[in-house]
Amino acid sequence: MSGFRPGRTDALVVVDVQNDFLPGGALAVPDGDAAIAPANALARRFATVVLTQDWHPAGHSSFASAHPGAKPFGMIALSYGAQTLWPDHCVQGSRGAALADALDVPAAALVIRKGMNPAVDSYSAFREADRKTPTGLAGYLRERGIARVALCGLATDYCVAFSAIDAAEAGFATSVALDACRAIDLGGSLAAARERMAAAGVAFASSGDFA
Ligand code: VGL
Ligand code: ZN
Repeated sequence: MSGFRPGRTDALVVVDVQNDFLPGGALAVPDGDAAIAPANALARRFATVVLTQDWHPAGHSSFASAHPGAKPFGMIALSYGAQTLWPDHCVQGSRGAALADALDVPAAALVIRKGMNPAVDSYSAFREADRKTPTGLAGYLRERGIARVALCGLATDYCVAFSAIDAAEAGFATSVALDACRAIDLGGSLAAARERMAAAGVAFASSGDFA
């Protein structure tokens, strides 16, 4: 486990702490609300905090409902490769897409919204699933002189993992605070995501390690 003492060149990215990913939500992450208190505490320690929101147009191509006969949690081939299909979730402007009421990060500098292209998903806060289209987050962080990035939020095995891997690939020293995350864990996706993160050089930490 390795975190770091947050300083001026460090940023925290709090991923997709939105109603639809909490128990009772459209794409509930088991125990997802348990990530919120550690995320709030972690955010207090960072001078630069970025929040992300999954922010899909209605009828988004990652929704099973957009593909006749398809079921949630199945797979489909889209132009950029295999795509997991999800229940409708985080539709722009909906209550489900809103940040969780319990998320308490008043000093957040930036909210990045992603997954807005109707034809392309974006688990990552840095680039869309076509692996080409940037969100601008790497440029924002670089321009602010950020060298190290910590991440937390939902879900460990999808949006947190893809964001962490892209942060590392963008050249940031990257750590994930695992106790401030929860996973969907679909068909071994958590173990697979942890392996891909480790292979990308992402460090695993606990929120208490950033002090
Ligand atoms: C997410 C599945 C679909 C996430 C977003 O935030 O991890 N997972 N859209
Ligand atoms: Zn989504």
